[in-house]
Parts: sequence; structure tokens; C-alpha cells
Amino acid sequence: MIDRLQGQGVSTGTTATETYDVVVVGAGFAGLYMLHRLRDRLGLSARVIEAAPEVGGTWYWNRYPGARCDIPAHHYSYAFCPELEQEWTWSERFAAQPEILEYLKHVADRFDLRRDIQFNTRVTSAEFDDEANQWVIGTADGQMLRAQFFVSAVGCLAAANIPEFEGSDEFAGETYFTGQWPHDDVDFTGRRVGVIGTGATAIQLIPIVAEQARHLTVFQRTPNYATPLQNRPMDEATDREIKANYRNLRRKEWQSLVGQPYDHSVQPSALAVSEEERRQHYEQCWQEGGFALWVGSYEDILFDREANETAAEFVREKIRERVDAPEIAEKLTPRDYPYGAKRQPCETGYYETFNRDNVTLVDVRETPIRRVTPHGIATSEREHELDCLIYATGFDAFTGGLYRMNIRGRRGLRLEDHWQAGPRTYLGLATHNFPNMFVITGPLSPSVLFNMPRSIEQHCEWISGCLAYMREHGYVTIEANPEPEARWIEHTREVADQTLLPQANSWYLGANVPGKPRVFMVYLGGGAQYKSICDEVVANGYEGFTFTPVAPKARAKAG
Ligand code: NA7
Repeated sequence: MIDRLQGQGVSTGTTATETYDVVVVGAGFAGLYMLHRLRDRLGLSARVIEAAPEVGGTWYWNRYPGARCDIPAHHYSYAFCPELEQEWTWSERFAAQPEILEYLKHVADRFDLRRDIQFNTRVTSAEFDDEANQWVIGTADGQMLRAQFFVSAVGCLAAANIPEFEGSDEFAGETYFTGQWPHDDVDFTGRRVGVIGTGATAIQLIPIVAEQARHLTVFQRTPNYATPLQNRPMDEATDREIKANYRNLRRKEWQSLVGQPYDHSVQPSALAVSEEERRQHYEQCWQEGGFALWVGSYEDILFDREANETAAEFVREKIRERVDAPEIAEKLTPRDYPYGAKRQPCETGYYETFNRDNVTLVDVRETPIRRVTPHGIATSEREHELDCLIYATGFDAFTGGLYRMNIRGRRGLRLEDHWQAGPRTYLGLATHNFPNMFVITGPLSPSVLFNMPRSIEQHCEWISGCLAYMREHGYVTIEANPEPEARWIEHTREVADQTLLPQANSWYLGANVPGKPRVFMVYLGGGAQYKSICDEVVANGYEGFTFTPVAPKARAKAG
């Protein structure tokens, strides 16, 4: 129990199993802050289990060429510690992967977090013990841990989506996966490289690989509406101004739809202005870069198909302007889903890459991939010879990373079975039948459609507040009730259906993974509204959850 198991590795007496108040899985943005809150603010014993040999989470694994965050660095950073904000200086407007990883290493050292993180350890099972009201967590190397609480900090994009092409094992060249990129530099000079995928990852990677490779073949299934990132070095004056205004900026983050504010105003309707005015505003957003066109132009472009079409057509025109060959421009032009309904990719020189002599675009809708051969990829039209093949095919998002841990709740219920028709969560934080389990940025929370560090901090603070409350009241378990869970699922669906986002085959919906239930897995009501709902749940005594008190026998023993 929280008030009796202070200190790490308390022996249960009969086995060598280590027991903690909380076991957290993952040492990325979420796991690091969760550990800090639990250990340093609440004084609990907490153990973080991390598969990688280093902190960083997604920013440890995704180290492919061009990997970069497309939210400005000073927004995509922790807000909980003003001193940390002041002492860290970002070198670019949008930070590249190595710099974000350095930042997270700095955070781990600054808050002395490493001593409670067990690296190189993969969690392979997590089961709720109904008798003991504890989670029993197993690792790939045969270790068993017990904890009153089990917190997933594995994030939304922890499990790769690797399509099963016939013959993929027979490929004689080198195979790379963007989410498991080697640590040594990969040099594509003189090589014939193939990239499968044209999502946000591939769009970052393709221009860089094209500059090195002898030849690059891009296998595209769905063209994307990519808009310019407009990255630049951070200048001293901007850095000073940001550092002087951090509190104000953080407030503004919460007021904006996706957790990052814009210098210009977001106007209500793309249809309420003249074409000329609209074009000017789109151009201003295009020049500002990042997500400005997507969520910083007109409020109705993600809600109204006609308004959306004005932005879609603006991007299509830009593609036509930038790609020399009209037939290639046409292949790169999305036409059958709304602008911004798939994850908005940000680009630097992406479209111009297709003007290069050493780059070929293969539309696999026209000429499907038949198989991987020892020498390359055979489509319905011909074989493309390759020395290297890069899979930029994304993730089994939201649920893949959780299912991989083989989580079982009450009476051995598998999470996958409980979520057979799609994830069932209350607030994206907890799920019925899985007491004392929390999922940071879990399915049906704002997660990836809000600024992730803000989503993460809000969840970590909510969870640690809940654990403090339980300690204060002597509660042993907390469990989401089925009715509010069902209502939350319905509410999330209703909110998503008011937008155009469910109209595209995106990973938000699970559409990229064959056989996955088609359910929109992100709460789209905005971070501020979501946070106020979570706060209200707390104000109403954790409405929608059931607590169980310490059993009388245990209470007597503890006394
Ligand atoms: P995405 O956005 O899921 O992109 C994956 C790409 O791979 C996308 O173009 C897919 O086409 C393509 N893909 C997937 N499976 C296949 C098969 N079987 N054949 C051909 N092409 C395929 O993943 P990313 O890694 O780019 O981005 C994920 C997030 O990571 C990103 O949004 C950031 O938040 C960080 P499709 O569009 O499904 O037709």
C-alpha cells in the first residue's frame, strides 16, 4: 500500500520479487516526468522500466536522417520547472532529434532520475493480482516486479507498423526501419535506395537521402498535403524574448487548439472572406511554417468540407508550382481526402526532390507492390533494383505499444479482448477492469493532436494528484466505472465526427494496420476543454471512478 511501501525493492518475504508503489514503463518525456512527480513530489517508491539503454523514448529510437520535431522547440519542452526553461537553450526554431535527446538526457541528470530507471529491460507481461491488489510485472529477462500501480508511459507510437510483403526476408541488400535506425551513420552514397511510405517521417527523410543516394525510388501509396516547416537557427534576441515570456507562452499554449499559439490570429471562417484575402492569409501561414496553415489559419477548415477545399486547393497549387513535371506533380497531389485529416507533414525541400534526375516516384496504387525480391521491389509493372530498402511505414499507433506488454486486468482479462472493438478508456487515462493502471496520453485523450509535452504533463499531474488523494483517504484501488467509460467513448466519437478527420484513412483511426478496428483514437475537443473535464472529475471526488478502501485486516496490520 502507498503508505507502507516506502523505499525501493521491498522484499515480499517469500520471493525475490521487488515491490514498488509504482512501476512506470518507458523513459521518454512521459516516464521521466512521471518518475519525478512520484518520487520527488510524493515520496513514493517508483521504478521505471525502459527497453532502450538510454532515456528519450521516441526520441531515442527515431534517429533517421532528418528526424525533427515540427512543433517549435520552446513549446515542445517541459513547462513544470521555470529554472529548466531558463537554463536550456535551443539552437533551432524546430529541434532536431539529437538535440531533443540531449535535452531529455539533461533532464534525467538534472533531476537525478537515472538511479530509478532500469534500462535494457523490456516489459513482456503485466497482470493484476486480484488477491493482493497489486500488479505483477514480468520482463524479457525473467524478472518479476510487484507494484500497487502500473503506469504506461510507452507513448502513442511505440510499436512499428511493418507491412508483410512477400519475399521481404529474401532481400539481399540492407533493410532499415525509420523507428529502429542504426546508431552509426548510414551512408547511402553510391547506393540505390528505396523508401516505402510518404508520411511525416518519409517526408523528412526523402530529401536528405536523395542528396546522398545514387538513385532513390519512393513508393507512395497515398500522397500527402505537406507544408513547409520554415526552420531556422534560433537567434539570441528571440531566445531572450521567449525566456522572458515563458509563463505567458505556456498560458497561450493551453488556449490554442493543438497546444501551440501563433503570432497571427486564427480567423473563424475561410468562407467568410474574399478569395484574395483568404489567399493572403494562407500565404502568411505558409510562410510562418509548422502547423500554421493546418490549425492556425481558419477555424472551419477542419470542420467544413467547402472551407477545407480552399486550403486543400492552395496546397495543390503549391505542389504544381514546385514540381516541374506535371504528371509527377499530379501523382504527388492528394485529391480523395480532406486537407489536414491525416497527420499534417512538414517539409523542407520535399517537393523539389522530385525534380532531381536521381529520384523516381512509384505510385503503388497504380502499380501495386507484388513482392520484395532479392534485388529490390517488384511492382505489377516492373522490378525496381535496390541496394537498400527503408520502411517508413509508421506505427501501430496507440494500442500496439500497450498490447505488446500483454496486459491482463481483473480475472486475467486481456486488454486486447476488452478493447476488441476499439480502445475503451475513461478520459484516455484508465480502463474498467484494469484497476490501478494509468495510461499517459492513452487512447481517447488529446495526445498526439495536442502538444505532447503539455498532454504528458497534464496526465502526470492528474495521476500524481490521484495517488496523493488515495493516500490521504487510505484507498487501495481505483477503477474506472463502465458507464462513464462508455459515455466517454461515445463523446470522443461524437466530437471527432463533427470534424473532417475521420474522413481519411489515417493512423488516428487505425486505418493503416490491416484488421485494426476503425475507431478515432484521439479526443478532439482541444486540450483546454479536456483539462477542464479532468479537473471537474477531480473536483467531484473523482467522479466516474470507484475506490476501494484498505481491507480491515490489512488496516489492522498496518496499524
Ligand atoms: P505514417 O504517417 O503512418 O506514414 C506511413 C507511410 O507508409 C504512409 O505513407 C503509408 O501509406 C505508407 N504505408 C504503410 N503501409 C504501407 C504498405 N503496405 N504499402 C505501401 N505504403 C504503406 O507514419 P510516419 O512514421 O510517417 O508518421 C507517424 C508519426 O510519427 C508522425 O505523424 C509524427 O507524429 C511522428 P498510407 O498513407 O497509409 O496509404
